[in-house]
Amino acid sequence: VTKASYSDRATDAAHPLSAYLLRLMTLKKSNLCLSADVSTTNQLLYLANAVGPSIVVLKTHYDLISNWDYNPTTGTGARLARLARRHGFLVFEDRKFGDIGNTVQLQYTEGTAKIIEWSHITNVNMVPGKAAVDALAEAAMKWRERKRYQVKTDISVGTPRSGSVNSDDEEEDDTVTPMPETNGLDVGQSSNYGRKASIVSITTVSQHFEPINSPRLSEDLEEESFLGIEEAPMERGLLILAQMSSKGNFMNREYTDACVESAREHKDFVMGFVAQESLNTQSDDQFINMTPGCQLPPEQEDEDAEIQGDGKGQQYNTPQKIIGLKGNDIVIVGRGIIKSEDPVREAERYRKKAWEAYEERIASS
Ligand code: UP6
Repeated sequence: VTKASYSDRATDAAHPLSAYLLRLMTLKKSNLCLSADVSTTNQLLYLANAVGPSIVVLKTHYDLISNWDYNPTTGTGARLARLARRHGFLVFEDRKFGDIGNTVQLQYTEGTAKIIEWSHITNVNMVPGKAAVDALAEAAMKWRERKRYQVKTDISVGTPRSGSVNSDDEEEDDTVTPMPETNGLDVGQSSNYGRKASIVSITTVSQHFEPINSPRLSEDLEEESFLGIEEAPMERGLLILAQMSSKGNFMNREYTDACVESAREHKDFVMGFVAQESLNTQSDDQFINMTPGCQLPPEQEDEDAEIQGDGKGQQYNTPQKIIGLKGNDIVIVGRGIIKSEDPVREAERYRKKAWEAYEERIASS
C-alpha cells in the first residue's frame, strides 16, 4: 500500500491525464467518483452539476440513458464535457468494451455515441485478449493525431491571437499550413473557428485545447473553471477492468496479472485499473486504481457495520477499507449517493470519508 501523496504521484505519472487527475484530486481534496446510473439526460446533467464540486470523476453508462442526445455539439456528451470543465472532473464512460480489436475500435470512435469525443476515460473487459487493449490504444492515438491537426488548422484560420498561448503545440504552429477545404474535415466555419481561436488565446494556463466538437463559445466563458486549474489534456485514457466487485466473478489472479502486463505495455494510454486492490506492484508502476462496490453505513449507524450487498451479486466495502487498507486511489459510488434523499449532501459525506482514509494512509508509518 503506497504512502506517496497524490501530488507527488502527479509529478511521476506517465500519462498526462493521470497527472491531471492526481492534481485535481489534491486541489479538490476528493478521491470520489460518482457512478451516475440514472435513466434520463436531465437527471444525468442535473446530478453532474449538483455533485460536480465534490467529485473528480463522473462515471456514465450512456446506454442507460433513454434519451441520450447524440448531437456532437449540443448533445448530452458535449453538455457533460462542458460541466466537467466548469466543475473540474473527468468523464469516464464505463463501457467495458469486450470484443475483437476491430469492433472495439469502431465502438469507441464511431457508431451512435462516439464515446471518444466526450469521454476522457473509458474501460475494457480484457476477456477477448490483449488485442482489445492494443486496438483501443491505436484508435486513441489516431484520434489524438487528428485532433492535433484539426486544432492547428483551427488556429491558423482563426483571428490573430492577442495573447500568448502557453502551449507545447504553439511552436509547431508555424510549420502548419491550413488544410484545403476538400480534405473531408470541417474547416469551412471560419467564423466559429475565429471565435474559438481568440478564446484559446486568452486561456494562457491551458496546455491543450478542447475537442472541436465541444466548442467554447463566448457564453461558455462565464462557465470557466473556478478552480484555477488548467483544462484537461486532450489525451484519452483507458482503465483495464482487472478485478470485479461482484460475487463469484471469474477474474482470477492469472487474469488480473495479464491485465497488469497489458497496462505496462501501454503506459501512454492505460491510466490504471478498475480493481478491488492496488495493482501497482513494481516500483515504477504509476497506475490509478479505481474501485466500485463502495458504500457507507447510514450516518447514524456504527462505522464498522457490515454493509449488505444489493441482492444481485454486488458486494460493498467502505472507503476506509478500499482506500486505507487495500491501497486504491478512487472510490466509485453509485446508489450509495444517488438513491439517498439528498445526493449532494451524501456525496460530501462520501468525499470526506474517502479523503480521510487517504490522509490516514499517507500519514501512517
Ligand atoms: N461496476 C461495479 N463493479 C465492477 C465494475 N463496475 O459495480 O466490478 C460498476 C457498475 C455500476 C457501479 O456497473 O455502474 O460500478 C456501481 O454502482 P453501485 O455503487 O450503485 O453498486
